[in-house]
Amino acid sequence: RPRVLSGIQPTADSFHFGNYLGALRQWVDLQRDHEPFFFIADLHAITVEQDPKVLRERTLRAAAQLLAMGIDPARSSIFVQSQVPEHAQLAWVLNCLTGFGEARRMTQFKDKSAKQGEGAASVGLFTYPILQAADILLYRPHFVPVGEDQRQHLELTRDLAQRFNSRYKKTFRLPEPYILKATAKICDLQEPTAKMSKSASSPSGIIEMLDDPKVSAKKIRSAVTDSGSEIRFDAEEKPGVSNLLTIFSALSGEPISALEEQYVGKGYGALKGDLADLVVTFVTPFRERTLELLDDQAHLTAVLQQGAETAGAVAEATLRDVYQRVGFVAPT
Ligand code: AQP
Repeated sequence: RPRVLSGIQPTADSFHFGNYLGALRQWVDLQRDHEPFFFIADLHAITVEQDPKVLRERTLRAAAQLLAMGIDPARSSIFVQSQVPEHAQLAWVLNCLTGFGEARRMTQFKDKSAKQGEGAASVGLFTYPILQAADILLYRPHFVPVGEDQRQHLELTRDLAQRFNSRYKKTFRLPEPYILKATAKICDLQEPTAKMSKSASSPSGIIEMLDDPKVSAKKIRSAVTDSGSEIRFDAEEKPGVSNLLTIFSALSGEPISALEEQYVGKGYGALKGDLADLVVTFVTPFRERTLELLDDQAHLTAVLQQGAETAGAVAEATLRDVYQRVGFVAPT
């Protein structure tokens, strides 16, 4: 079975629809015929300041949400990144293979550091993509399911893998991004040309999976739409309607063309009303299940520990090869 690896940061109380439709839904589907490793990226989270108590809570909330959406610990290794120390250890080796200019070209760092102001961004935020390369390469996965915003980081990962392989010895597999075009970029409901994002979106532009379903329905009903009244997918001319159609199609499984037909002669209000109902039907049981899982923290920590053991065995073997090839003396 091909191996897949992906991670998500525990930096919000709830995942949002961009995370879910862009990446997490694929995680669930890929479990069927792949060997998956999924982790909660707490090391990445501290690249910006975090309250320790909140970080701990959000890490467990992330685990509960992953289980509630259908990640099955019997099929997938689900773990917390900081519990597998090889991630940070391999990151150091890869840091030493990365050019400063190469790291500086990463657009996510440029965007995020610009927001924080000159000089305020941490060195950790700068080397974030290199830690991400380590996360991936340790497991030698075939595919990495992510949203479009991660494509550049995946390219860096492949470059570093290739550089290590040619400088030392073939050690890493070159992973392929697994990006589903239709949902690769879910957009902000209020600003439908920008991606839905926990740090950039306004509260009314983002649908959180654990929001009160009534609030989510209201956000859909007040989403920005475009001039005209025709319901048609056209990302250039009609980004607002196109984003709603994308979300509708992803949740209902109906192709966008079928939705376009269904709404001929109907107004934006009808589309938004139906989508709001669909969202409520989807998030209500998800929310209940997550809250139930959060009530049993012993179960959650046990699942995470089991995942860390399975992942740790793979990571340890890869790091041993790396250290040996780099020229470190092995302990006896
Ligand atoms: N709007 C989106 N559309 C499609 N995919 C998305 N992802 C995030 N936003 C969208 C994908 O979600 C996964 C988890 O990414 P993360 O842990 O890095 O989350 P994030 O990037 O911190 O989420 P945000 O909201 O995008 O955070 P900020 O605002 O801090 O940048 C990834 O696979 C990502 O592609």
